[in-house]
Amino acid sequence: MTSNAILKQWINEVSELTQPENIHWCTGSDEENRQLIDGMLETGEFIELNQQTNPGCYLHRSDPSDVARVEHLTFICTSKKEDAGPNNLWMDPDEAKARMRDLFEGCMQGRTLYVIPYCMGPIDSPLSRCGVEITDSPYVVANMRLMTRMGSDALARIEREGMFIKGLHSIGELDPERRFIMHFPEDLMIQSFGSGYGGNALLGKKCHALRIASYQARTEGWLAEHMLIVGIENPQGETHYIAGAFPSACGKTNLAMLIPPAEYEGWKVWTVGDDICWMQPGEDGRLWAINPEAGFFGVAPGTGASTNPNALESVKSNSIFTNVGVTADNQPWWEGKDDDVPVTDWRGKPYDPEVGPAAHPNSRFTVSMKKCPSYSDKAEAKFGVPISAIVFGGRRERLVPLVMKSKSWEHGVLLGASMASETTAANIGAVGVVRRDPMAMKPFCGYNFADYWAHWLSFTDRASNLPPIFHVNWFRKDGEGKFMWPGFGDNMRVLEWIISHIKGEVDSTPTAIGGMPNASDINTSGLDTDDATMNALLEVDPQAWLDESEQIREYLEGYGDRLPDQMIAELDKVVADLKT
Ligand code: OXD
Ligand code: MN
Repeated sequence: MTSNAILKQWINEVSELTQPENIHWCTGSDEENRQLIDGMLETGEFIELNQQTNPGCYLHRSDPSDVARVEHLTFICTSKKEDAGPNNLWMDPDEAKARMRDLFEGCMQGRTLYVIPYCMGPIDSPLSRCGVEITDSPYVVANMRLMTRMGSDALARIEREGMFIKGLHSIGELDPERRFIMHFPEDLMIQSFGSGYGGNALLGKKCHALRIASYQARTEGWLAEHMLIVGIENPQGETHYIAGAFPSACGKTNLAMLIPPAEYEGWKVWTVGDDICWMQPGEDGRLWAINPEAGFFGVAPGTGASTNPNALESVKSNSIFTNVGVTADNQPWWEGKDDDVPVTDWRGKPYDPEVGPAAHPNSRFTVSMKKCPSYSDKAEAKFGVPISAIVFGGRRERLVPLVMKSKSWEHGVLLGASMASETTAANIGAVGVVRRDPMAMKPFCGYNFADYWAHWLSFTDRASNLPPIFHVNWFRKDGEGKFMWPGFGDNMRVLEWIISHIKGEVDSTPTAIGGMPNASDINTSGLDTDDATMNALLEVDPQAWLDESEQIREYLEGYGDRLPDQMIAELDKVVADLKT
């Protein structure tokens, strides 16, 4: 139990409403974890994988209708609709609470109600924030244990500070018709019903660390972002930390743990985080960042020895796999892993390539960050790491160059707000459609984007030494539909250019859309990318950018009166420069 009266009362109210058979307060201990795993092996929620080759690894098969986030069922419930903005679905908080009450009524009968106290961020960090998730899913508990600092230490902090986000979750009947993910930012509360999928059910992740935290961050003067944090150490032992926003399933995990190409002897890459970054100005005027998470919930397909060997190494033991295939000797398998042949697909059916992939395209691994060979112990640093550069990147086949530098913080905010990407399998819906995804936060910003951009712009008054902002695009294709840039570990070459630029060692050429590198300053030794391709990757086509600018203008104007004037002023400058 707990000494916190608010928590005690809330647990009582929820148990009266949901009527569980038992209540279990999670401590996070190994013994508790073992018992949960044993219970799930009995019910079939967990399937034991080969314990010789993959000790401590288990497979979970989710309901086939429950394999991704559900943006069309995800709501921001603020008292005023305008506060949620055109970027969110909105529901009146009273109506949402009434609907959720009906769904939650009696839903835990015969089940155990787990109380999960958790801390997002290092347990002793002033930048961290705590929450309590109530759930009836032991799968959620096992995942939260890997993804957050969960259990007794978190409860102790909550009791000391008296502050926590309330998250209520039930898998319900896993009925897509009875599924909602509701956020009540004004009450610092989340309610999620009817889904067991990570982004909908592990409430510490998208619901708390992005949607609720972004709202809190605005009120308190910090930033909660959908960004990886990576440290790049040069052979002289100097490390620069870069925060990078990329839409879901666009390679954040790969970039966060990349292995530099052979030409980069003496360079090291340190992983601080692969998905979420909380930043605030430090006393030195720089932005300091923590990764609120403690684990990776990574996309499995495409993770292989050539794309992400560090992730592959991380998941050899003590990992949870969701919706992957299985080989004849009971090892987890997904497309892109290796040359093994799966025998069972993600639904537990005999694998038949004619029917579909062995692993669901959004199948996942969950693993503690500490298992990663490139894990940075700075992930536990009380005040985080200082950020040297912010990088925005979309998935664009055409137009957008490999890398460019914003002209100023304000122009960088415009670059972030203009981000667009082709959709991926991380959300239910069509794949490959271009949509605007400002700062990669479209599904995750807990309030009106217009106010969010105003908040970003306000940082010129909050911090005296803001990091420069860059935009990258790893996904350009040529006329034959082939990727023009090798990506993965070779993205190091672009990060090196960014760092050299910050240090004043290389210049960029000012253009209407931003500072462009000289192609020869990007190290391509050992690559078969020729000069013509490099030039094409860095080319600026004014007419195409004028068309793009008009689309950006139309998108931004959709935010109406609340859109900060500065955004249009920045866009006008770009357009004027493009015309000359
Ligand atoms: C994720 C996502 O799971 O962005 O990280 O969907
Ligand atoms: Mn993500």
